Amino acid sequence: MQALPFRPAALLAALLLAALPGCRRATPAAAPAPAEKHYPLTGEVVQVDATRKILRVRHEAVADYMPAMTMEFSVSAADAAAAQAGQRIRAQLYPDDPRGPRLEKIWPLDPVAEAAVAAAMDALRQDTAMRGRQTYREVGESLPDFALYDQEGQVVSAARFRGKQILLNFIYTRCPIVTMCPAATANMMAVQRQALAAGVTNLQLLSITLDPEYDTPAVLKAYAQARGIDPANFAFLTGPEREIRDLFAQFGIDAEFKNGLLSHNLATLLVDPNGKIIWRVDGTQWKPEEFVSRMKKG
Ligand SMILES: [Cu+2]
Repeated sequence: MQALPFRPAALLAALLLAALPGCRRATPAAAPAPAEKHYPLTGEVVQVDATRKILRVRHEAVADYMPAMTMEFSVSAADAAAAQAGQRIRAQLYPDDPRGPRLEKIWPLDPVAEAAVAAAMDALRQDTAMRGRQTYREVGESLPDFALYDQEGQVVSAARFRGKQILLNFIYTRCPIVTMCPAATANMMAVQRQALAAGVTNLQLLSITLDPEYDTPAVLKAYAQARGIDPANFAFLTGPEREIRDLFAQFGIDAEFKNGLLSHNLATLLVDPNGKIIWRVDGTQWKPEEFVSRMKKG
């Protein structure tokens, strides 16, 4: 992960929040591990053993390490649960694990999907550069175009949601501060329920990760499932870090890793069916009704 620009205000905000009484103390989410040898690997999943958390993968040659072959790798519970035979993947191979070779950071490997994401990323990069000092999108402006992967590994573009009302926020799955991301996700779930009860028929909820390095589609899927989230209209999105960072700029998000802890602010936005941002609240101190009351019903 590249170093993010140092943002004292955001760090201070996170530290203050972490120090609030009643909050769990922030603990390092990603203490820098001693460098373990790893190699990029691509291949096809041929068999999944979710119970043993083992994937059998027919992989291509791993440069400087081994020729193409079919072999077993241990993976996380999230990766084992999400994996499907026949799926092409890219991953990091850690060969020196005493429990046997291990795969991490598993992403779908699909040239068509990657081209779509790359094209959207380039367009967003250009747009971000062109906006210059006006990068930040105010209420009244339109949603930027983007294409990211959802928790199923499918490419989702913003344009797909034209005609829908979108509630969008940013979270990351390892967030240890209960008043931040976990509270934000609980609030999003409450909106999902209340909007349905209020007769809102065309709502799409989107949570974009602040931590694409760790939050792969499978990690996001496990996060959603652990919370019993109904995926019918609530997607979790991830993708290349460069694209996510441009979205930070466009949505006024400050996020930076410092000593393994991600300090960040939070924003929640409501987008109307024409793609216009119509309401925004910073932080997690908002009531679901605040957004549901602004949605078109029926
Ligand atoms: Cu957080």
